[in-house]
Amino acid sequence: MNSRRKLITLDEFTIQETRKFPQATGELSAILRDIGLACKMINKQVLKAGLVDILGKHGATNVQGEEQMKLDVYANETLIAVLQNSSECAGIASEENDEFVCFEDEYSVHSKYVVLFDPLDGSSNIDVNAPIGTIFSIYRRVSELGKPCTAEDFLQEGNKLMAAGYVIYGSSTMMVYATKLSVNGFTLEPSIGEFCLSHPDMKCPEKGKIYSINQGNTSKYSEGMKSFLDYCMESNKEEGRPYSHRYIGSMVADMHRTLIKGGIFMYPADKSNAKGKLRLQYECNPMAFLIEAAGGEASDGTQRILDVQPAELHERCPIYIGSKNLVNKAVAFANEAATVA
Ligand code: AHM
Ligand code: MG
Repeated sequence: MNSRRKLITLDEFTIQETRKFPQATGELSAILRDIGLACKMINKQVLKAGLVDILGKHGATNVQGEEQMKLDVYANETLIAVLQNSSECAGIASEENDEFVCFEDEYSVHSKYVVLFDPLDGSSNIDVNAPIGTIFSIYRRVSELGKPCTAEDFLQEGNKLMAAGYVIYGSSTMMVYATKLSVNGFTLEPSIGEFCLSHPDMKCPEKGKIYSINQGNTSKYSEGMKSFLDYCMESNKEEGRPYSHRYIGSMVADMHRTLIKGGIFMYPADKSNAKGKLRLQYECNPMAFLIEAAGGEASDGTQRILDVQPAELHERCPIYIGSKNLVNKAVAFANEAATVA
């Protein structure tokens, strides 16, 4: 008897999930399949990044006299082209584009969904062969079907998300995506070119012992943030402190570890950046949706990230995200210091 678990591809999985909802049309599964396809194309280019000295640097001119596309530009254009071709998506907004893009062909205008993405997050890590990723969010549009999508479709609170996730281009390539029901991880099997279910029903450990932040910015942090970092570094045998510090500087990689091992990832506001660095719609909301679906928490320091009403497409948002114990502690430290001050 073969005791091995049956191999389930991303496509098979999303179709099985769709069957749980008799009214579902399969459009959401189709979009996830399209994002998977685009990310496999991006992955292929990412894998060649170390060969730039041999094949020609991105942004430079190759031997045929053609300009080599930069990886983040390639990732952006690939996602847009695949989503536009499929007609399952009414429009996109990307961290790389100033404005959202409507797909106005006769099929796309009838689509219920819009997609937001950061095509290649952490791209400064490419040079050092550290993991990078694509982050995506899928919303049901609020504008009238049959007409082009509007800005309101892209300015919805994170609590309206239908699905969100990321693809990590790491020691293996994985897609992790969440719906309100669950979070599931799929590892790319290179020999068949399919994402296969490898991490079903992922949960973020309730208690974590790893804190992740750019600690080099400490002098610019609030007093509350500084006290929280002191707390993480203090010894306490019962609580297993000092906690370990891990920071890759690539949100997808830091979040992937936080999801699996627990802990907290933070990009707080500081003296020079009143809203931190990371983008609400492209980075914070999708990760907050995913971590909450996995049992964790995500706050901007004063409220749940998913309840922040976006005012503009590229706005930034401070973030404290991960295991419940550490997110609550970090927020408590931040608020306590604010009350004292
Ligand atoms: P990017 O969108 O320009 O790639 O920047 C986002 C990245 C995140 O992946 C990461 O968490 C953060 O920037 C790191 O910033 P810093 O170098 O300031 O610590
Ligand atoms: Mg980014």
